[in-house]
Order: sequence, then C-alpha cells, then structure tokens
Amino acid sequence: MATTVRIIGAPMDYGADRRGVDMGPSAIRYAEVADRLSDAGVTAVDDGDLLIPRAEERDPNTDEPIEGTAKFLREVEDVCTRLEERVAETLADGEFPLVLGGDHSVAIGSMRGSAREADLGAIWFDAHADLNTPKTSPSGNVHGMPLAATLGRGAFGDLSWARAPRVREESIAYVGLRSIDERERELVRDSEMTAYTMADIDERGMTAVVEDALDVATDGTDGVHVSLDLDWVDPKTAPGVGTPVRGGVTYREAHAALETVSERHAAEEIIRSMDVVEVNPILDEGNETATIAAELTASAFGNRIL
Ligand code: 5AB
Ligand code: MN
Ligand code: MN
Ligand code: MN
Repeated sequence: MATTVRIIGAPMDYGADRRGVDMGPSAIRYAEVADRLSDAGVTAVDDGDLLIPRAEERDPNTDEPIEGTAKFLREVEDVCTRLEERVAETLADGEFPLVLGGDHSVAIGSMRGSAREADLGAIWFDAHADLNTPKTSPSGNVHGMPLAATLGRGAFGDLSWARAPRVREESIAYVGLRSIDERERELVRDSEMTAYTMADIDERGMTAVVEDALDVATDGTDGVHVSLDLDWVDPKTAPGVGTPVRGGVTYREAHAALETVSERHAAEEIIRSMDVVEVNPILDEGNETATIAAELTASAFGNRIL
C-alpha cells in the first residue's frame, strides 16, 4: 500500500474519569508506532499533538442546553472541532489520518472529519457500546457517548458540532462488545447498528466476525473508519486502560482482526481513517498496552509475521 499515514496526537482526557489517557499519544509514539508503520511498508509522518489545556484549568460543568450530564462538553467540542479540521485536511491532501488518543470522545472529531466528503461506515473495536446520551450515562463521561454524539442521538441532537450526517447507523458494526449499561442496552437493541459481541467471537472466530463487520461497514458507503479502543483487548494482556472489562479478546485474536481489516483494504482500499484510543500509561505495566496499540496499528497497515 503506497500510503502516507499522518499521525495526529489528541492528548485529551476530558471525556474519561481518570487522568492519564492524555499521555496515550506519547506512550504509543514511545512504542515506535512510526517505525512499525514503516516496517509495514507505509510512510508515516508525525503531525504532532493538538494543544489541549489541562482539565484542572477547566470547569467540567457545561452551559450547553442538554438534558443530563456530559462533563467537559465544551472542551470536548473545542478539541473535536480542531481535530475534525486536521482529519479533513489530511484526507484532502491524499493522506491517511491516524488519530492517537486520548479518550474515546476524540472519535467524534475523527469521524466528523472523515465523513465530511464521504458516506462513512465504522468498525468499533471496543468492550463498550459508547452509545450513552447525557441522559442515560451513568458517569457523565463523554468517552461513553461518541457514537450517540455522531449519530445525533439524544440530547446531542441539538449539538451540530458533534453530528456526522454522513454516518448512518446501519453502517456501523461493533466487534467484541461485553459491557453495556442497563439503559444503554435498549439503545443498542433498538438501533440499526450491528453488534458482534464476545460470544459471537467465541462461536464463530474473530476472522469470520470481522469479515462480516467489514461487509456491514462497506455496504453503501465510500469508506470505513476503524476505531480501536484498547479496552477491547483482555485487561490481562492490555492493563493500561481506565475502564477494564475482563473476558476480552486475546493478543492473537486482536492481531487477526486488524490483519483481516488490512487484507480487505489491500484488495478494495476501503479504510479511510483510524483512531487508537484509551491507552492510559499510568495504569499500564511497562508500556505494554501502548506497545500493543502500536503493533495492532502496524497490523492494520499490512504488517505480517512473514
Ligand atoms: B470507552 C460506561 N458505559 O458510559 C459509561 O472506554 C463506560 O470509550 C464507558 O468505551 C467506557 O460511563 C467508554 C460505564
Ligand atoms: Mn470506547
Ligand atoms: Mn471501551
Ligand atoms: Mn475506557
């Protein structure tokens, strides 16, 4: 693949409860993501980080007219609006935007930017559904809401900065779901999204599930956004995340998934943008989670054992 990947760091932790995910981009760079991408045969250019004020300097309360709680919503808007621009510019330059988070609310910016000139499908590799609205969220943390935000659901409906009109629910597939909040469960069930849970992976194997997820995300779209939340991987393997859930995907399953994505991309050039999120170096052991994040990214771009 003769691709140039532009690395965009979004060291944001406004959307997560625990300080630490803001160090994710540094940790993933330290784990040599750029070199690993070069080994995979793509040119990696590091665009540096978005400048993001410390959460302590900000007030988590928002004056947005929303029903429910969404902490640091104004700050998330500011970062995502700037990120959206960077992602859109990168695509306009014919390059591939790779966003390093940061908490998962960065995906609002990535998807908005990626969907500006395209009908966009998405694959959501995550333990969580991230479909809460400010009203249903048990935490008020926006990293549990990015899909609701981009789909214009709930109180986000009025927030035009968050909605990505060219992302349709039926073009989104979850892979690896295993932790859904009580009120969120109904939202997922009633949605048009396709949800492959850990049980589906147990039953059918990762490769078959990801092939189907790719079918969902490519059907009637111009391209696909890959969103990789590291808490998707089992916390024994990837402990450096703020919201660990046991029973996650194994190291090899994770690679098989991203390898499957890259095989399809090699044949059909379907992947448009990607984010790698929720790495929390404070909670990590020996930068292992960031290293896995970097390795999986390389797999997504064609790195192979042989
Ligand atoms: B992540 C929880 N559902 O909304 C909530 O890591 C957790 O981006 C959200 O998937 C986890 O607070 C968000 C309990
Ligand atoms: Mn997530
Ligand atoms: Mn998650
Ligand atoms: Mn998390």
